[in-house]
Amino acid sequence: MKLLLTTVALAVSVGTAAAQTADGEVRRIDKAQGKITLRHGEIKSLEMPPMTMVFRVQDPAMLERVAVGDKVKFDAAKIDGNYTVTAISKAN
Ligand SMILES: [Cu+2]
Repeated sequence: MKLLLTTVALAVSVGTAAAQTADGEVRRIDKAQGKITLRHGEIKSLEMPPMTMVFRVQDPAMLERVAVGDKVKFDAAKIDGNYTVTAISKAN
């Protein structure tokens, strides 16, 4: 049973990574607050037009993998009322 749950969790995280659909550029990183400012293109899943805004990150480790100025692909969701980056990777 435990093995089955682990397999399901892996499948979900892989699916999330493959679905990174939004384009962005990192403008600011706030490790202390666990926040990232992204200038982003349209985010269809959130019905959001292009803009620059602050997101929370689901995992603080995400902030170690990108730097200000990086072009990124990412996914975001509204979690507990906060726009939150759920996956992010460098686009170049
Ligand atoms: Cu936005």
